[in-house]
Amino acid sequence: MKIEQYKIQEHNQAGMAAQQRAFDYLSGEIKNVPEILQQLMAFQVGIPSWALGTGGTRFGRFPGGGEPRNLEEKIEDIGLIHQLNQSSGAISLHIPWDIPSNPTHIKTMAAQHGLRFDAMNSNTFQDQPGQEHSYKFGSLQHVNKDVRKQAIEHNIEVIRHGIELGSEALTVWLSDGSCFPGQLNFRHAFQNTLEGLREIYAALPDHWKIFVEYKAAEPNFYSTTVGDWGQSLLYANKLGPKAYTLVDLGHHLPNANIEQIVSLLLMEGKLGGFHFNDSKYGDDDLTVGSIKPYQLFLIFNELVEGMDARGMNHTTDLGWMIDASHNVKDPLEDLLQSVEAIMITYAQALLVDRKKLLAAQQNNDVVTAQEILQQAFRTDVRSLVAAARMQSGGALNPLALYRSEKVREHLIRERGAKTMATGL
Ligand SMILES: [Mn+2]
Repeated sequence: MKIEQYKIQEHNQAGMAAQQRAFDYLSGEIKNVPEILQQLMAFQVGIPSWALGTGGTRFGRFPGGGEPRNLEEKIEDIGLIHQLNQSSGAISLHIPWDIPSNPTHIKTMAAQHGLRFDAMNSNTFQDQPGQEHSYKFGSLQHVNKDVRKQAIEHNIEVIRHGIELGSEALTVWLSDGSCFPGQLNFRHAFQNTLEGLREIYAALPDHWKIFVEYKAAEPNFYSTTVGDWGQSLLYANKLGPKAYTLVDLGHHLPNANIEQIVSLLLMEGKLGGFHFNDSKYGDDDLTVGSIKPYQLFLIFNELVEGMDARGMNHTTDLGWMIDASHNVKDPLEDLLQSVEAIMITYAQALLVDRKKLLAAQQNNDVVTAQEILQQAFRTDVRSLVAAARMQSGGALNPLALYRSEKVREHLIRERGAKTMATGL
């Protein structure tokens, strides 16, 4: 479904007076407004193909109706999100959940919606029908060479699909690990995994990157073979210049200082990609910014500082993707909220007075340093984000327009109330 462009115009016109008042006030308070607007307009967040259906838990799933039935409909849904917010111009595919049977058609269709293909994701954490060997005891770490070979070949197949779509990165998240002490020889598991990753790395085209995603626990609960950023960095360093660490916000032990992790990974030139979500207890995959918005701001603050220190392009030099999925919201509304939270936080991070912050740090002026960060965090930048969005052709309030246009009702009429998107 697409919303008629004139409807977006009407919606924007209706809210313009209030928006302009807020924007004029903010413009008087902050510096570099035109530059920040340009940065916000350029910034794009990849939407995962698995987040368009209602997520399940291990206890149940309650589909909300109108879920996309195939990859084409998933692209339509992301196209709609992008049409509304102009900040979701990329799609991240999970194979085999979304194998493009006709890649030329899929690529053209995505381009028509203004979407490109962000990192491809492989899946060796589930067994697929007809698969010869089981991943019950791991994939790349497995004690049996045939299982490892199957996992390597799957990843190479994912790269092939990605090449056809114009993607330039592979994200490898392994559920490999162990549930009980003694189950695994840690060193053998690491070495097998490294050997497998090396074969996958060798199959990457020259301009491609491989992202090694880590996760502290789940589904294995005693050890994870790529369990933290140190292990991921170890693999990435051993693999070579095309290998990077991917940080998923939900994949840390409680209270981990994620902003420090991203700062040091950036310093090493080894931060490649980012998975946004939020959590209270574990890998909860909740809406970005819904639980710990200040932590998200502190992370973005380090991202901006670290990227600027290396002269990196904020938009293109890291893979920005959402990785969230849950079972009580309309998935499209949730994604609109998540992208909005990211844009707001990015804008706030751009407001930080870096010269003053550095001076405060040099003077051990702890109080001023905190004031500088919180000054930016407490600035209401919503009118700035909305102005950037409208300048790109998007809606003043994407969520409000989504609701007033009754998009979900339309999708249920078109696709049915009982559809279920592929994914978890
Ligand atoms: Mn992830």
